[in-house]
Amino acid sequence: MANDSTPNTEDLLREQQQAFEAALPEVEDDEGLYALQVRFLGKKGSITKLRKLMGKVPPDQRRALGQAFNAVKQTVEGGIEARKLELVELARARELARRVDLSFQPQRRRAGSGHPVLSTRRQLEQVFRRLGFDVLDGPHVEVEDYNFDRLNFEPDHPARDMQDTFFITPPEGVEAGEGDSSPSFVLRTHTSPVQVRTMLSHPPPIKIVAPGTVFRNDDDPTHSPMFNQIEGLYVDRGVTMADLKATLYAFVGAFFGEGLEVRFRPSFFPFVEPGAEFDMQCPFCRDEHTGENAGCGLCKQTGWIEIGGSGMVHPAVFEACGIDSSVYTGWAFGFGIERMAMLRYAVPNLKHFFEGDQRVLEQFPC
Ligand code: FA5
Repeated sequence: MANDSTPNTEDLLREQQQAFEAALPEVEDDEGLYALQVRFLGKKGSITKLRKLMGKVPPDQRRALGQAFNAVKQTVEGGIEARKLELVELARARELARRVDLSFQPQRRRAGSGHPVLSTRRQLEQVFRRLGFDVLDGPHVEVEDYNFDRLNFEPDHPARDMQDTFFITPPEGVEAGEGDSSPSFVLRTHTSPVQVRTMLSHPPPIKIVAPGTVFRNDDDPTHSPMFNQIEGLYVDRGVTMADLKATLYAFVGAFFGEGLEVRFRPSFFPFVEPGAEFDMQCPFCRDEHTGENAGCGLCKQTGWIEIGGSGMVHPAVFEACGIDSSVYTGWAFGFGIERMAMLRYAVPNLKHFFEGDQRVLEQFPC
């Protein structure tokens, strides 16, 4: 029985070794190697099972059989280690053989950009901040009182006409103007009501700019029903028109470039006295050396570009806002932001800003 079992066990061992050697090259990763180790040398592995037959072998043959087991075990373990190193080498060789196409052009990502009007607004804010102004905001839906009455507009001023102004039906639960049956809310027609709000809530000195969107029943190539303005207000003791001119001169220099002339043209706004349109020298046709203007399409051959209105705050406005006009004086201005964006980016038509055509907007990476 001993003679029968000894060669059988060795044969079986040899079979297992051959099976291992056949399976080893097929293994492609660490997991596979671990599974192979378990299959042959694990607790229930085929070689481990054969080892348990040792007890049935005559004592004089056990030593030889034990050596045979150890040899097979070392073969299996050594094979697994060697294959492990081989796999690392194969992975490295694969990585090195990977070709990178350096001529490959990835698709350009379309990054968005700031809208030229918004970016003009931000730049304006920045310039006025540097000149010592605070930046304030105001609501788009405004009480008629702040938009017109306290700014000294007569009750029958044409701006109050439905043809010029968008009136808003008051929301439920909100009272219309006291003793007034007409609607008392409007989409603000200018940023000047922020003057009223500021003077009602802050004692002088006041030095603010208020950029924002305004609405008018206007629609032609140079007028849009929705546009943006920037309001300026400076109130203190002894403020004069000279401060206004100096400030606007500094502003034009900082925003459009040094050396441009500014001028006032008398004009009427109910909330300022005296009132003036504010013009700047056209930067497009100005000769750098002589400072003279040749005239161009943008300035309509005049050499001047109108930016907006300005003037000394009317005493009636001060009184309506609780400020003593015998103590304080002040000035205000209101400019169209689109007008300035048109100048800054040399855009001939205001409508280009609002049509949302990417081909146009992409030309002004802001
Ligand atoms: C006003 O709105 C006054 N509130 C400005 C002001 C403030 C004067 C403080 C005095 C003191 P005006 O209506 O002129 O003024 O408008 C000012 C600027 O807004 C214009 O010069 C123009 O640049 C711009 N603007 C006016 N209407 C439109 C419109 N429909 N579309 C685009 N821009 C406009």
